[in-house]
Amino acid sequence: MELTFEPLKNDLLLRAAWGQVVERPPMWVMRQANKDANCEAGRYLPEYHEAKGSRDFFECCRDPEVASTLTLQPIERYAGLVDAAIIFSDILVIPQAMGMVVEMVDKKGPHFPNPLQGPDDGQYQQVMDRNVNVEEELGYVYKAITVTRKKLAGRVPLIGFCGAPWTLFCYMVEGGGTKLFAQSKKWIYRHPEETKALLLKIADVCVEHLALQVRAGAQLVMVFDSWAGELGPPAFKEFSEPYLAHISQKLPEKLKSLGLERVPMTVFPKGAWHALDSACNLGYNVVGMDWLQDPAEAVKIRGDRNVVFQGNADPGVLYGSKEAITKAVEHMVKGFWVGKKGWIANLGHGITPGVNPDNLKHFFEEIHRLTKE
Ligand code: 1CP
Repeated sequence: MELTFEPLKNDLLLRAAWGQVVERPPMWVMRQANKDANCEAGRYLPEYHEAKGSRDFFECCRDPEVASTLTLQPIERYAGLVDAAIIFSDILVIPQAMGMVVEMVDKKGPHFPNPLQGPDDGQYQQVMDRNVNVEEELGYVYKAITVTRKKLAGRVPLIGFCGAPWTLFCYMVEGGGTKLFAQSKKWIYRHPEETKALLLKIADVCVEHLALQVRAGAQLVMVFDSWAGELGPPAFKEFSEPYLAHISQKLPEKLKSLGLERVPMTVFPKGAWHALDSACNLGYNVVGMDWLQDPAEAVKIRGDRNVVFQGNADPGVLYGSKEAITKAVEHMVKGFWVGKKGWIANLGHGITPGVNPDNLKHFFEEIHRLTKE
C-alpha cells in the first residue's frame, strides 16, 4: 500500500539526484558530526535543546512527534535556503534492532555495554541466528517518517538513511567511537569469514530498513559509511564495497516486491578518496564526499558516468570568516557545477559543535548567489 502525501513544491533534490539538468544545485546539511565532535554536535540550533528537553537521544528518536519536530527545525530556520530534510534518527538503530544494547551517553556519544568480542562470544552467534523483525523493531522510525512527511506538507523532500555495514560493524565490535579501531582490525585480520557473514547479515537488515523507510515516506535514501577511511584500498574492496553494492542491488528489488517506486540512493564512503572511481560504479545515483577530495579532480575521475556528487566543504570553514566561507563555496562551485547538473551542495560532513548558525546561513546564501543563472 502506497501512502499519499501533499505533492512536492520543491523537488530540486530529487531531480538533481536522478542526474537531471537543474536550475541551481540543491543544498542541505546534516547536523550529526562524528568522532571528536561529542553530543553537542546536534545542538548548533538552540531550538534543538529546547525541543529535546530532558529526554535522552534515543527517546527523541522513538517519539514520532519529537523526532518530526527536530527534523523540521533546520527547514524552518533556513526556509527557502535548504532543499531537503533528513529524518531525526541514528545509524545505531540497526544494531539495536539486531538485539544489541546501545546507549547515547551525554557529551560522549554512543556506548554499547556489551560489544561483540569475537566469533566464539555467544553473543556473536545470537546476533547471527536472530531473525530480525525490522518492521516491528524499528516501527517508530517509520512512524516518525510518516508524521514528518505530513508536517512537511511538500516543502522539501525527506531523506531516510542507514549506516553502512562496515561502519555499523565497527560500532558493534568496538562498543562506541574509537581512534584505533583495534577490535575491528582484529576481527577482519583474524576472523575474515565470520566478519563477512556478519557484514552480510547487517546489509540485509539495511535493505529492509531502507525499504520500510521508503514505504513510510522517505524520498531518497543515504548510506553512511563514516569509517570507510579506516580501511586501505584492498581491505575496503574486501570488507566494505561488496556490502555497499549488495544494498544498492537489493533495495530496488525489495521496493518492487513491496509495490513501491525506486528512489535515488546516495552512498557516503567517508575518507575513502582512493575508491572514488569504484564508488561511481557501486550502483548509487549519488556519491557523497568529504573535503579531502578536490571537486574538479573528482569530476575528472567521474568522467561521463551518470553519477551525482554531494559535498564537500570542510565543515570547519564555518568557524572561519564570511570571506573564508565564500572562498570555500567558490571552490566547490568552480569544480562541481558544470553543465548545471551532477552536484548536490553540502558540507563534507555534518556541522561541528559551536558553529554560529549565521555562518551556515551565509554558506547557503553564497551557494545561491554563486550559482544563479
Ligand atoms: O543530543 C545530541 O546532541 C545527539 C547528537 C546526535 C544527533 C543529532 C547523534 C549522536 N545522532 C544524531 C542524529 C543523526 N545521526 C542523524 C540525523 C540527521 C540530523 O540530525 O541532521 C544522522 C544522519 C546520524 C547518522 C550517524 N550517527 C552517523 C553517520 C554520519 C556521520 O556523522 O558520519 C554516525 C557515525 C552516528 C553515530 C553517532 N550518533 C551520535 C554521535 C555523537 C555519533 C558519532 C559518535 C562517534 O563515533 O564519534
